[in-house]
Amino acid sequence: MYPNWILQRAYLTPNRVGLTFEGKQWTFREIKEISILRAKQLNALGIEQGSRVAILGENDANTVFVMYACMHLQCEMVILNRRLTKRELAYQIDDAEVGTVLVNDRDLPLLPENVNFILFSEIEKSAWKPVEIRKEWSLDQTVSIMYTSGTTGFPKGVRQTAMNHQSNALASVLNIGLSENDVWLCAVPLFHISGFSILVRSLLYGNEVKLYRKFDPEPIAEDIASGRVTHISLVAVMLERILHVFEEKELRASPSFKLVLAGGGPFPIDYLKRAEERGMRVLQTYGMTETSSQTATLPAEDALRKIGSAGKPLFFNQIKILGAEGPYQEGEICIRGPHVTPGYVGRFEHNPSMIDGWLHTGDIGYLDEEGYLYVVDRRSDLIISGGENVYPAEVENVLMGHPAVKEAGVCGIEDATWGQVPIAFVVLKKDASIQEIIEYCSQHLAKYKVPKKVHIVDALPRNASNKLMRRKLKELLR
Ligand code: S0N
Ligand code: AMP
Ligand code: MG
Ligand code: MG
Ligand code: MG
Repeated sequence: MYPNWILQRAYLTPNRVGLTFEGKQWTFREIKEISILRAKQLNALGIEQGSRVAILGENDANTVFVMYACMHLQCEMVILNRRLTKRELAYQIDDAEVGTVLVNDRDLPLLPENVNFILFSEIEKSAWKPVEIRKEWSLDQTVSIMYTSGTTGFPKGVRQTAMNHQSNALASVLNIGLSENDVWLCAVPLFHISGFSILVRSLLYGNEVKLYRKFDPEPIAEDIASGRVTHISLVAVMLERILHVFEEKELRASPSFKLVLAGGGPFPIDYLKRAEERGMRVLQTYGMTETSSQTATLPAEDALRKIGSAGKPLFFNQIKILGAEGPYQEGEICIRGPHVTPGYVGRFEHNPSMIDGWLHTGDIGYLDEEGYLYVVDRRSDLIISGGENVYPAEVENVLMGHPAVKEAGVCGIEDATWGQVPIAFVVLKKDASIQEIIEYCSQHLAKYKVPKKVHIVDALPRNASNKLMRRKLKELLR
């Protein structure tokens, strides 16, 4: 058994500031008190201890308090991506067999019809009912569930247990270090593990989180330049936007700013060098939903010597390259460690997440002779646009639902802003305009999944067994 993180943190450092948001701040004691009150209010509203709930809310303090209330109740929180369409959200709510969705009032328009929900404002106004807040948690309890797209086109709900989160946060701090004045800026979504892991670290380390409602490069650049914050997690497109502000205003990172944790996809080396020129130390990391964030991270002292590498696996973790017999041999990256998910919920519940004790990531990489990981490619078909995943199969399934589309193939192309974006190739069975097909996709898919271009072609590249060869799609552009 391990302590309830929220109670333990408030016990150890009650007067330290744990959260700031839009000019307001809360100590860990206040965070505890508010989250316990919300837990009792949720209880009065019928949310049972240990039940599964979903949360739909933007980055704001109320979302944090509701999440912590659910943690007190040991509920399994399905944290929903607010960029998704109603149809996509409905799939996740149904697949995870969620009883109730807890919704930030501002996000009510995003909620699919016919789901049971409670607004944050109702929780806040509700009477409360006493509930026993457990002081201890078991390590195998599921704290959060996040959906990540699957190769089959159906997103998979990944269980993230207390042990997964806790061992990840500990491994991170053994690499990065800790001081009581650390402030971690969170402008990545709390619905991704990039954001939620910042909350977990704060509870375990006792540091402040400066939360942003949305990613806003100007004030964030000021926070880095003034030393108001010491740590920040970013995906590549965000770092580029911050660098742009730094270069335009001729800023430098404050000497008390410690690091950018840079993940979610590949980082162009040019960004890393530009950051270095502005006094910003960038630690590249390789992490994913299935590992509750970082598996490997480049230590600060190697940031330049091993530029382009995602570092060595953190203290508790192991990486092997499937099939590789020595350094520099490329193969599938496999991961083992206490931070690896025990599995999925819903339709993939019975699909093992591991083979022979290893998580097979589908990503391709190699280790150099010193054991540093280089990620060279991902699972042939996964497209990452601005840190959001797009699986071609999911987009193809939607395209095939259009009455005029006979066959569809989707692939990613390089994009200066987003890293990559999806484009589509379709074979038609009757007349339809490209505009009409794109509009159809917009109704069914999150914006970042909608193909940026649709090409009408006579046939798609297929192999002898009639399987679509996505890698050859790009050749059709010529
Ligand atoms: C980059 C972000 C903030 C952009 O969103 P924003 O600001 O809302 O976009 P705008 O510029 O205002 O909108 C313009 C148009 O662009 C569309 N759009 C928005 N996002 C995307 C996108 N990603 N791709 C393509 N288009 C996008 C908008 O819809 C809008 O369209 P129009 O104008 O037509 O309405 C935003 O994308 C963002 O927050 N990205 C980051 C998401 C993220 O955090 N991903 C990481 C997921 N992976 C993990 O969590 C595992 C790795 C990990 O844990 C990690 C990752 C990073 C750092 C650290 C770690 C760690 O290990 O701790
Ligand atoms: P997600 O599925 O959203 O959790 O994103 C995880 C995926 O992002 C990984 O499986 C990789 O494909 C990709 N990724 C994460 N870190 C890196 C990195 N440092 N370099 C390249 N790709 C990465
Ligand atoms: Mg994934
Ligand atoms: Mg913006
Ligand atoms: Mg993702």
